[in-house]
Amino acid sequence: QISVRGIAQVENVANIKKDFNRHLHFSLIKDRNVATPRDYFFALADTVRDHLVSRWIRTQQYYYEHDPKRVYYLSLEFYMGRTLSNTMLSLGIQATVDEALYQLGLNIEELEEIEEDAGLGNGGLGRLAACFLDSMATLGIPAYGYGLRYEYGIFKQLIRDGWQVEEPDDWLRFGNPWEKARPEYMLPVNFFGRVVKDENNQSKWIDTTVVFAMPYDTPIPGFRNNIVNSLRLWSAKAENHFHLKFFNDGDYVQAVMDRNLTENITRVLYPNDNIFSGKELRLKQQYFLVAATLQDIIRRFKSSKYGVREAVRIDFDTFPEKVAIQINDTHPSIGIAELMRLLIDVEGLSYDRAWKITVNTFGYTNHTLLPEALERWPVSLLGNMLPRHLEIIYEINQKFLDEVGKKYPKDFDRLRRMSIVEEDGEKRINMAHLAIVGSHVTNGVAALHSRLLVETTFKDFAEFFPGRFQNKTNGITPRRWLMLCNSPLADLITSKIGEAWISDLSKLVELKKFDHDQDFLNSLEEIKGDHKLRVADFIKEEYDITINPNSMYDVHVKRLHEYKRQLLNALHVITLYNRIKADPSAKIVPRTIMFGGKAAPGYHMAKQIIKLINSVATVVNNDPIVGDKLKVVFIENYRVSLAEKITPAADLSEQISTAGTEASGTGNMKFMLNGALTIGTMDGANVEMAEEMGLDNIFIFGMRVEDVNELHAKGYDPKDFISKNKELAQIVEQIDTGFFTPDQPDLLKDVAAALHTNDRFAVCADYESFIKKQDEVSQVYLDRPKWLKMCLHNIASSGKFSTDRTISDYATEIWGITPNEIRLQP
Ligand code: DL6
Repeated sequence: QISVRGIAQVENVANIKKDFNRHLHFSLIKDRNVATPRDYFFALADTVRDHLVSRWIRTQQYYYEHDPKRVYYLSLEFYMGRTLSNTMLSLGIQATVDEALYQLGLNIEELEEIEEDAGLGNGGLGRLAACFLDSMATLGIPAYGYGLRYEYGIFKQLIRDGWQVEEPDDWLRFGNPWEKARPEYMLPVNFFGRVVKDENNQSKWIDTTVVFAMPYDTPIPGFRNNIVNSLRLWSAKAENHFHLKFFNDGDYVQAVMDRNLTENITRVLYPNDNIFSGKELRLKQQYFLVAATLQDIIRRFKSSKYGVREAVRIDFDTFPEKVAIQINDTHPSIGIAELMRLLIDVEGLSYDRAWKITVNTFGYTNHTLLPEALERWPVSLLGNMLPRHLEIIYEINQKFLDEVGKKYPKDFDRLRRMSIVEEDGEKRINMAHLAIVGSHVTNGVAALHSRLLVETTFKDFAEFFPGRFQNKTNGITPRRWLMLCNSPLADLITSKIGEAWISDLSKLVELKKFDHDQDFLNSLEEIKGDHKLRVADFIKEEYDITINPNSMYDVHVKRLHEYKRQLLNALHVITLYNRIKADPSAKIVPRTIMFGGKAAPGYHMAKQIIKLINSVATVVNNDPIVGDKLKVVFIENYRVSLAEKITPAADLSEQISTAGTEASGTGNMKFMLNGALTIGTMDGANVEMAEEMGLDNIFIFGMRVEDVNELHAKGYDPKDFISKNKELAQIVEQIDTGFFTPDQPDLLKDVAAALHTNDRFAVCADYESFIKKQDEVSQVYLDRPKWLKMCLHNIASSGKFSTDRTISDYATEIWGITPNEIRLQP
């Protein structure tokens, strides 16, 4: 059978062994008597990294010499996970390394487990950025990721007595073998100060506080194409004469200690997913990223000409022909004002020229419709930290509103709605409005989401800027999310249709012809079964819970958020439990229901829901009448590396957000690609998944967007639904009266109250339809041939959901770049 891990050759194996021993000796300064498993991991990482070095240098030389248009992907989050196995896979050296380590008496899987996740993201938005980097390198797009090197990534989640507890993620403690610091390229970033007018009435930003941005570069290899792009992450460094006054006063020690305060800018990732926190330090982070990045971009733009190192390009009108900047949500949107400032104040361009260049350079991706996630910075805060930027934003707004006013004379309400400066209550800058006005394209991340942006949230803007709004449905990289996490399935697919699918996922459709091939379907089942056994072992080891590997693995993993409706799924668990208790002899399809996901530390209701799930788990898992018909497991500290373990083992994927709330989802795509069936609402990318595979292959339930709107318009009262459904009424009562928390009966009263009084996300309204659909899922699960055929159709229909497709579309339709043009020789 063909193996996607590559083929080991004797000579290469010998070289890897030699390099490994050399690194253990010279880089780790250890011999095998004293080396720890972590030393072996680092020696291995260094060995693998060596294979990237020449390719990395050559790629960057190529870009420098050929001077193609570059893409800059700016994001406050890059949720990279682990790098070792992905690098080996991209280079095609996995089998060789396996063999070398085997010959050295080491277990590669054990070493891979030592690597810390680079958890520089919260969830989908950050992971999408990481998948985009992979696809941009694979498609030979001259791209750079720009972000922040947080010293602490997303917190480590512990579950203690059923509650979430957060611990700091000290991921750099043992060092990071993939990054290279570049102190020689450090850049200054200014904050605070004031604006004065010079003799020519030009604005000058003076008396600022300076912080330095130190770049750290990480290589991003393409899939077996010798291209290695860069991810550049900035770290805050105090300037050397920071707090000079104290130095002069002789308080040297205090002055040195105060450097820490400045360097706090990149200390920690804000742990909010889909929630705007409004903290000053967060705005500092955003500006720090864009200020350093734009200086870097302009430096590269000016000096990119073969053989010349000094700034040779001075004509900024060609800037958009050479530079595309994509902003990942509004988080880097202050960059629009910053580029204007640089072009006007530093480069001396007129406002109008600067504006044209800025708009043609920026593209803005919106990732959410939830009002609480939209960034609206108080004018007082922004004006204090970035006074010149506030001035520029006011000017942008004035000119923009003049244009709107010309098109819609006297329509003052429209002007108020569209203003970048919100005047109701505390004055705020609406960053989404700034981002739309300041870029040439705004896109949503799934067809439904993009439609809703145009029809609801940004309706006025879509009318004013016809043609400015686009859709770019999200994807996932098939390298990490199939080859790496599920090599047996990848090998099986390759044995049937060859390996072209790896860089052209649409090829998977060729699998459809095997839907009557019993051997093939059996192999699918066998592979799933092996993954399920592994996960059962993992759960036994981690939580001492014995699960039935023949039960249906029903998996709900994602950030904890009310709109994602983990609560609805918990209601299903309780329904099953109550049914078993009411009739212990009734036939039931055994399930292991897994939840996993972090709650933002300040999100009370999300934390209550975690506690509810764990309380229900304790009752269910310890009830002898239930036995192995039903088990509930909360997977602690769900993160990229855990997703890689769990995804291939899932039978059922829960994608049950209220219609109109999940912009896209990408977990849904990972499960589909790995042959899990989906139970889901018509929300986000589920809609397109259903379209691709056909409604026969997915379990769709619940209200559509229109139904949800109608429900709320009529005046939704969840009690109407609770009173009509006996099972639901019993459950709400159980939660309310502390059935699952008998020691503290009032503990989860807020959850019950959320159900029967607020229920913002219509959990009660969708309950009946969800339970019915779950019953259908159980019936189909018993019909093995039908289930397996559906799995096959899921895999075969997932071609659209590769980030290779997504990125090709961004490249041609937003950035003006042709993918796959650049080829580098081995
Ligand atoms: O586009 C990536 C990802 C989507 O798949 C999710 O549906 C969406 O919730 C998420 N959005 C955010 C928004 N964050 N903020 N602010 O994380 O983006």
